[in-house]
Amino acid sequence: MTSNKFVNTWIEEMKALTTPDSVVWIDGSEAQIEALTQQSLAAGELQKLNGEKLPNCYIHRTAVNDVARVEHRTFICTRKKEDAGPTNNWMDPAECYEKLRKLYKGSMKGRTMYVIPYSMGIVGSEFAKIGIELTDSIYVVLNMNIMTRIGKTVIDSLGDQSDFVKGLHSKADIDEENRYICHFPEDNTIWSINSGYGGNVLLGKKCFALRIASFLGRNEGWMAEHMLILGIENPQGEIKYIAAAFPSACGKTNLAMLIPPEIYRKKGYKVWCVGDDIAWLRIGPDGRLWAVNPENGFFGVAPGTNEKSNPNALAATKRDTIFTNVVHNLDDNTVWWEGLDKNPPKNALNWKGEKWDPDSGEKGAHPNSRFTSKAINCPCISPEFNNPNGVPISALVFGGRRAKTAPLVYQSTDWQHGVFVGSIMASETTAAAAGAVGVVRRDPMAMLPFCGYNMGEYFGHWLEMGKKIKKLPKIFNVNWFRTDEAGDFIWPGFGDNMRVLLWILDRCEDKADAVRTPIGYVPDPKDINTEGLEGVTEATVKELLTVDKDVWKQEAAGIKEFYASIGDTIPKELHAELDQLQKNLDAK
Ligand code: GTP
Ligand code: SPV
Ligand code: MN
Repeated sequence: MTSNKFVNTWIEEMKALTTPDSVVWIDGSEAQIEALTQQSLAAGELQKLNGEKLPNCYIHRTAVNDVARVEHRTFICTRKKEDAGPTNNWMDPAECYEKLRKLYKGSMKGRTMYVIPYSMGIVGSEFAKIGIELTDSIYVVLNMNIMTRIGKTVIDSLGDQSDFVKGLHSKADIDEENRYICHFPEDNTIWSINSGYGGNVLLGKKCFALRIASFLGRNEGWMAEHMLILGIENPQGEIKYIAAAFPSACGKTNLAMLIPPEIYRKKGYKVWCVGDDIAWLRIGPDGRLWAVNPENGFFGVAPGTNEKSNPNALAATKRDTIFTNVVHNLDDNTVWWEGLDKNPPKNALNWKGEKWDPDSGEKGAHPNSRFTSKAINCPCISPEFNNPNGVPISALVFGGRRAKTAPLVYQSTDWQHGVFVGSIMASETTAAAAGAVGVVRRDPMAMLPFCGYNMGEYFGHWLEMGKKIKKLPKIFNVNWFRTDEAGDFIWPGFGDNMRVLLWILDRCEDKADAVRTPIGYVPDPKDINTEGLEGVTEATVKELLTVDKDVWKQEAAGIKEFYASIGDTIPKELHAELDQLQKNLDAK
């Protein structure tokens, strides 16, 4: 398929290591995808769903031990340990290659190696970067076909260059004990073995577009962030763009596709989705910060997605979708998950493929079950989605799940303080990664599991970017997840989050006032519109905006500890911000 000697030499090496029976290049043609789909169906890896209700949709189940990202088995392999930093698992590259070579040896015997050339970003555009993934999984090929731009046009655009990310994936035996997701940022290389779960094996996503790309971005003067991108169109037809970083399963897909509350729809407001998970941010010729979504589809959390919470995502799943680890409704050959509706199917299989009784009290779908859907099938996909220049960003937003501490929204006082606000993000853990759920952990910029280098230097890179961007976006923090005494969410969330975004945009245009608190600016409660909300009044908003000094003093102590754990790469500017926060909290 190519005469590129860098590509061909590398493939020969990987072939010699993994010894597949055959090698198949993915050209991206419909005919080839269709043939592979048929093969996957015949092998039982996929099952075809009801062609009338869900045309071109399939269901897949992973191994029960393989349902989420495995952070404890994810490594950044830089020559110097300090370059990976204390928040990443580290292995010496030579040692890691040697260890993994033993596992890859003959791992594709009896199987086919698929060669997937893919582009993160519009093929051939200045923002785009190319990867090649070698895999023994058709499921991976079919998902990459939805999530990225693949095929012949990509390999042609690479020409004879050596500038591509080399990804090797083998399911091997799906052996948990020998599962490794390893990144070699200095070699543009990713090796993943013994998993078949999305985030571990769709190498364009977290492995490339965040871990490798964040490393490249630091060296090349741009940023790769775990952010959704959305556009808000006002009744005059002007569109302003926001990028927002929330940890895994904390609401990016939902916010990216939100439907404005009726009062705003009537006035003519619209929301456009540019991306739901990853943003590559660069300084444009006009000195503003511009964002592209390097992906081509959504790998979204299924549970909780419904006609009310996210009708746009639900619509995107109605065709050309691969569902992973959801409930299989055997009566009409469709799918179901917790939070879809109140009618769980009676005749169904759970995510493990076992007969499932909805009254058993056991969940039918895995909490991290997912849909892989094409971006172009989303009704609110932005007309700018395929614009190679991306979109200009007015505001950057951080957020997480905090039951008590963080107010509904607050604004940083300037870029440096905004970087501090991002660096102190914390969130209760979710099912998107293996491990305990609901434990508060620090997750700066939602990048803790995805930063390909030293976290302290990453903060430094944010500060450096701030010096170069001529028209700086304003930086905010939001929290949709405050709970009351009974543990219920106080803020309605979902589409109603628009009410908060509009205050954010007003602040960017100096159209709204704010109240100074020890942690930053919060809205005057009357400036968050509660019209049309049931049970949420100005008083509720006031409560949601309170900043409890005692709770924040504890928080500051936690931040100090976190900074200490990262060590002396934390920029002095951020220590200064922490000192200032402590002073503000101590002031009467
Ligand atoms: P990843 O794909 O893992 O990066 O997740 P994500 O950040 O895109 O999260 P997603 O939008 O899929 O939401 C995850 C969960 O959070 C779902 O169960 C949602 O129902 C829930 N959620 C999203 N937005 C809100 C909100 O505004 N309020 C509340 N209470 N829950 C929300
Ligand atoms: C996340 O966990 O943040 C995801 C899903 O978006 S995964 O692709 O598994 O990383
Ligand atoms: Mn994500």
